[in-house]
This record gives sequence, C-alpha cells and structure tokens, in this order.
Amino acid sequence: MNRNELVEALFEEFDTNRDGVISRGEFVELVRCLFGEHGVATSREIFDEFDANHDNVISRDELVQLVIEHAI
Ligand SMILES: [Ca+2]
Ligand SMILES: [Ca+2]
Repeated sequence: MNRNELVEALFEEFDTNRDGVISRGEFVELVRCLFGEHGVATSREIFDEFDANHDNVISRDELVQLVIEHAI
C-alpha cells in the first residue's frame, strides 16, 4: 500500500461524515487507532502541528504529511 492509498484508507475509515476532511473529533479516533491511548492525550498538539493552513480540519494533503513524518 503506498502513501496515497493509505491516506485514502484512513479517510474511508475516519471521515465519518464524508465531508472530505478530518475534524478534531474524527482526528481523535484516527490518533487512537494509529498511536493508541497514549496518543489521544497529545492528539490536540498533533492536530495543531499538522493543520498547516489552520482551517481547523485535516485535509488529505495534511494527512499525507502526518503519514510521512510518523513513518506510518
Ligand atoms: Ca469529516
Ligand atoms: Ca487544515
């Protein structure tokens, strides 16, 4: 699975309202899956780090960066 396929799979799983972006609420579930309960405590910081354009949602491009930096 390449990165784009992985990001698509993550959106498929965690963009529960299908609006094409990951909200903070959806992001918590994504972090719980990727990093476990330990990650949930820092999910706000991770969100702020990767919400590059500060529009308060995580787009596909931003999620790609998270996948790259965390070598998922
Ligand atoms: Ca969404
Ligand atoms: Ca954003």
